[in-house]
Amino acid sequence: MSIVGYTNAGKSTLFNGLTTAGVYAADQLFATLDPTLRRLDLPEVGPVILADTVGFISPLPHRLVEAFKATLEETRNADLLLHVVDAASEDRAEHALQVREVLREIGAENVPQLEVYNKIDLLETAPRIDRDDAGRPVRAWVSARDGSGLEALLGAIGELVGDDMVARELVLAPEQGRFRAALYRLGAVRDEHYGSDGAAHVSVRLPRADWERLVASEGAP
Ligand SMILES: Nc1nc2c(ncn2[C@@H]2O[C@H](COP(=O)(O)OP(=O)(O)OP(=O)(O)O)[C@@H](O)[C@H]2O)c(=O)[nH]1
Ligand SMILES: [Mg+2]
Repeated sequence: MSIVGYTNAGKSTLFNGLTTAGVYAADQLFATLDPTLRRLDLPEVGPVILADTVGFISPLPHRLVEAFKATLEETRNADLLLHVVDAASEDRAEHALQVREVLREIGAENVPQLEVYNKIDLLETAPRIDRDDAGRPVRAWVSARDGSGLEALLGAIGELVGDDMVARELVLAPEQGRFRAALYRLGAVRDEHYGSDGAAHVSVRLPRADWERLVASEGAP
């Protein structure tokens, strides 16, 4: 899951706001390896990886495209994008359009999105979740700075991500250590024990997009 949005929209503030509550000590190593990635523990869903990204402006300067290939890759492969908009900016509609344009440029236009209208403390608007006709969350109104609306946002994320989770019971031979390590890195391991044959019996649960990407890069277990 990636946080995207126009420069200064409050992406990093939201990244910190969403993760500080849920980060546990074991994640320190993870945070040190890449400060733009953190694990978020969603009630009902389990752990998901959250990525902070650079501010999007359109057209995207080509040197930026080069410098942030990894981030863009992350965004294209995400199972959900949180599109943060500075709701207090008078240019918010224009900025949101530019971000959508960049998402198209990098081939991420089909990734499911939840809009996060941030900085409602400046508007004196109450936090709320807007839904489409089918009842799916489409927009959350929050203040990343004072934390209002973040609980509801986490709930909405859980609804969207939880709809598309994969649960598997895997039997991994010792030589499948890479696959097992990747599952741990994704925070997908629910339970594990070793059989008398030395194989690891691993119970996993993770977003379908993460599972498919793992199988594509490492092969089916
Ligand atoms: N009033 C108010 N200010 C906010 C809120 N969230 C972020 N800010 C402020 O907006 C500015 C930008 O916040 P960042 O979180 O750095 O924004 P960003 O989207 O990560 O910016 P870039 O990474 O530079 O694109 C900072 O001064 C924040 O303190 C909010 O909910 N309310
Ligand atoms: Mg930032």
